[in-house]
Amino acid sequence: MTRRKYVVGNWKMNGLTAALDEAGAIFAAAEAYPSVDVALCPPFTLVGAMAAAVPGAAVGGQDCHAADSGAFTGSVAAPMLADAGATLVIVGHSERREGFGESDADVRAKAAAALAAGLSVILCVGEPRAVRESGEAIAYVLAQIAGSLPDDADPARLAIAYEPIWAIGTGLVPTVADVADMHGAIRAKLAEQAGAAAAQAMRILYGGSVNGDNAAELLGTGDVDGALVGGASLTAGKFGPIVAAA
Ligand code: G2H
Repeated sequence: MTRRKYVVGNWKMNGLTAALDEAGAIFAAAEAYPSVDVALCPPFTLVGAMAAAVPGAAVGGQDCHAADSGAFTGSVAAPMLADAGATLVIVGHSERREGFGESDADVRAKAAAALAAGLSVILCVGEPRAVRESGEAIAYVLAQIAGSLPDDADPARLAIAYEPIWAIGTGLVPTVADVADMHGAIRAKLAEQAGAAAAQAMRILYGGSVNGDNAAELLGTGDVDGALVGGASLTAGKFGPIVAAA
């Protein structure tokens, strides 16, 4: 099965209204590569404005609550994201798992809520440095998948992002062989949990210090269907070459 390449920018806590022009430039540049799906996930404050400013563009949130509404000060529900014009959401990013104590069960509930709201989901997994050094990275990540993959997810609307925590924002990147091993193991785990056809349809992205120099090699690796990009997604000048590489 041919899976379309998918390149997603995660702006994290970056971007004021003035950055909407850059988002426009990013999506305009991406039009030169119609075989690649491109999305941007700005902070909540820019989701509605970006979706309105770039009609038809895939704009997403970086998190959502598992409940649709309620007394959850500071949180944003999946139907609210959809209402603002988002078509996707990232769940389970390590900066949420580690910084906000999110468990696999929390991530699973958020993913299920997002799918129910009609959003596509990018479900993040990835091991800390100590786990990589202990040789247990694959077992650790597969346990995260077991705990956080929702049942009966539409494979067209659920992608996994493998982001080794020690590679995020550090400039460090695993070897291509390690990425291929991990992505192959994730694909096999998805087949076990969701069935062979779903596993073949689901996209598995790599994330962690992806840039214009390393994107072609990473994206050419077996079972790598795209990239989740942080720092290099903030400008068309840095993001464009990654889309081109895909
Ligand atoms: C990993 C990635 C985007 P960066 O968090 O999710 O960030 O590309 O800056 O390592």
